[in-house]
Amino acid sequence: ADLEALKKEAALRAVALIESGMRVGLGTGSTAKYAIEEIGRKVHSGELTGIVGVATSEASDALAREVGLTVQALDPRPLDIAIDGADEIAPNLDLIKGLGGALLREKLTEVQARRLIIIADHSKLVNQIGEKAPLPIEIARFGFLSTIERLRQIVPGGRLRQPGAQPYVTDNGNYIYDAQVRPGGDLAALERELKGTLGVVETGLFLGMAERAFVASPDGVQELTR
Ligand code: DER
Repeated sequence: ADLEALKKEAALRAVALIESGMRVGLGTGSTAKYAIEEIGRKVHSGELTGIVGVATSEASDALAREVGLTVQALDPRPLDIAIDGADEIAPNLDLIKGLGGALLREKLTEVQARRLIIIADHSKLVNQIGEKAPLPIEIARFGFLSTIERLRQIVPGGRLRQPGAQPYVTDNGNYIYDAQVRPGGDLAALERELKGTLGVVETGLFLGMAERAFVASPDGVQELTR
């Protein structure tokens, strides 16, 4: 099966956990897209009723509305479940997220979910965080060059995300610094150090947050739990 079919398979397994009446965190990215579309299909068919979605990006908000979902802003009420992709998945389900640029709203939303379910293809599996993907760090736009200099002391080898002539701007009007993380380090300590750095808004380290992950590979969908 091609990669997209695998991603969709993982998404369907996660969406099967949703029950009528749930408040659902809607992730961002090409895998989460399949989940949002499947939730829309189930609402349209009447298999699911009373679903309220909370989107983790403007893009997911628009897609959710497009497929007919009711979408509300994040408020302090807990979410029953959130479904999202990831860029790296470690054996203990620590994650790197943010390559799609949505890490701040994702973390703010998913920390309120009773269940965070990750969906991915097998290319996202790593033995240790830092092996494959850079670590996205959302930084304030104002004084970003100074913030980048501060970050270089902690995570050398990174760079401002700038796909074209201008830096990438997140839904929140911030920039992203994609850092290189040395595998095997103390991730909790790194998260604290990064969050304690002036100008840093949020990091793409999602530590101890995911409950399970549906990971699709050519020989089927694995279900990983912490
Ligand atoms: O940006 C994000 O956090 C996305 O969830 C990303 O990590 C996964 O996107 P993908 O499913 O398109 O690979």
